[in-house]
Amino acid sequence: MKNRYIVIEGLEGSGKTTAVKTVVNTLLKIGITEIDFTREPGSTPLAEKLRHLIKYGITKEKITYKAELLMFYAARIQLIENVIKPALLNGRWVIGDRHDLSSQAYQGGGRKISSKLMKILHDNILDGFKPDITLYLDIEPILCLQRIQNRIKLDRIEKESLEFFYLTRQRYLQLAAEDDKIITIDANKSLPEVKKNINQILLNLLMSQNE
Ligand code: Z5A
Repeated sequence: MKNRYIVIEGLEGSGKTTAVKTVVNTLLKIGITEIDFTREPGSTPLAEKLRHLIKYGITKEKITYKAELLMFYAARIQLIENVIKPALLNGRWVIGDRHDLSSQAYQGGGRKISSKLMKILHDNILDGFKPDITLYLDIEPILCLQRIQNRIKLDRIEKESLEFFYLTRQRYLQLAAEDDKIITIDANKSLPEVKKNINQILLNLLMSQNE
């Protein structure tokens, strides 16, 4: 079976970490063992440094929305060129915790950055590179905030308002409806149900696309 780049997307607390494990178990069951993992922002030395800056900022300087967006793209292109493309060329499967859809939803939707700028960056930086499959875990923002409320330290984005997460979710749903490579999974359901759905959906997809 041809190796693929599979991305898990969704709001914070939607269960992406758990979904990554479910995807791995599904792949292992069908004999796929050559698997790499990525997270965005992150997964290269430079991208991890940017991750820290994005999440926690720096004292006494406000990070503008556009600067934040550019940091996400700087981290992403480092990851694509230095990690994801080489892994795919070597026949490995790559499972990503977030990718470009996060920028479209959080910065394009939540931060309301213009679709013109979003498109310029997307087209010119990614140059057509995209995941083979995206599993989008859709969840009510109020529920994901409940799931993460016990965390001791919230980062800059986690501290955003409920409205920000509604706008982000709205953009996720809109983009998922326009792209048949994005599969929406109801993440409001119980953990066993979500796992079962991911497993079934992924198996069906891989079998139907088997070359
Ligand atoms: N961001 C952006 O703005 N633009 C971009 O381009 C990119 C990212 C790439 C990265 O934060 C932040 O950057 C993120 C988006 C933004 N900020 N926000 N908000 P991160 O990497 O630190 O965190 P994250 O990726 O958003 O998510 P996470 O903390 O790793 O959460 P999760 O993986 O989605 O959830 P989880 O850890 O699997 O589950 C959370 C809890 O809920 C846990 O206790 C689970 O046991 C529980 N859970 C999970 N599923 C269920 C179900 N179905 N029922 C009940 N309980 C459940």
